[in-house]
Amino acid sequence: MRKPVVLLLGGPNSGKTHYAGQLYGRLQRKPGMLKLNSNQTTPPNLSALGEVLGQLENGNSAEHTPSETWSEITLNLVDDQGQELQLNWPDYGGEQLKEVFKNREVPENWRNKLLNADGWFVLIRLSSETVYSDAIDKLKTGVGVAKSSSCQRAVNWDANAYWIETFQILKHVAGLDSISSLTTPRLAILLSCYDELTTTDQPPLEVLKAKLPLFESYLSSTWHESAISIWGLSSLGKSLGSSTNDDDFIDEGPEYHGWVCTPDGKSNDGDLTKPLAWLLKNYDD
Ligand SMILES: Nc1nc2c(ncn2[C@@H]2O[C@H](COP(=O)(O)OP(=O)(O)OP(=O)(O)O)[C@@H](O)[C@H]2O)c(=O)[nH]1
Ligand SMILES: [Mg+2]
Repeated sequence: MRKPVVLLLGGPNSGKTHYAGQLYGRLQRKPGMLKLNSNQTTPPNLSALGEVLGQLENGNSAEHTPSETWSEITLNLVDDQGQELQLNWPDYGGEQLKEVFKNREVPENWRNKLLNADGWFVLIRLSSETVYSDAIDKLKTGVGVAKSSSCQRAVNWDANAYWIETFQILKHVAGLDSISSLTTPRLAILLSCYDELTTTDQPPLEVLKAKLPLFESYLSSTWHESAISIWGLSSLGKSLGSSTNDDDFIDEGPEYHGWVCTPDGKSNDGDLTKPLAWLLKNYDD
């Protein structure tokens, strides 16, 4: 059976846990391109995802994942071509990714994933990314540049620089330096909590380009075009709090909420497995 390795990347609060919970609910109750494999028994270690789904069934959001947590659940899947896949889906506290950037150090369990990854699944919540869009203007005009010797530094990095640098560190550890690597793993960029953004029918690529132009241009110049795909992801379809008790979720079930915006930008599609199915397509062991 195929056992693809997926590298999940997403900072704190980017939506990793809610996507995993909703994915699990979809697989069980409203399957799409990926389905649970009925020829295989359901693995026993699914309680963490069951808890997330339980919270959503009560119309509430799930907890933040403690920063040191690293867990993996095994999903026995079958794709729309009938191919059987055994996927280990990880979840972890998103601070770990920030630590990689801050310390320029990649922990051992990440290193193994990076070296073996068949696909990278990256969650970026644009609404909470910091960008200094007026930085260049300020440099040109001198407006806002400190005149005294006490030069103030911004607390957060610009998200363009943050993501490029993070990718460079990870690519280096994965042995994907631009000259030596002829192929790159498939890369799915998921613009998470997409319902928070005001978008028209633009493709998600354009939405990424508008907010993080430098990062988008880095991606398009360093990743093979056919190996990259950019999606909008709204796992919940709306925002939920820890005690919202949302009636729609309670009455209809979480599996009727949440959607993806496909790379063509035209549809709000309820099949949350689609970006994952794209990532795992043509995978050969
Ligand atoms: N509006 C909206 N909010 C969402 C959506 N998905 C998740 N959220 C909210 O975003 C917050 C973070 O989601 P999580 O799934 O916990 O994020 P995470 O990446 O697991 O975060 P860490 O555990 O800190 O690494 C929670 O408050 C969720 O309720 C969505 O599709 N839309
Ligand atoms: Mg989490």
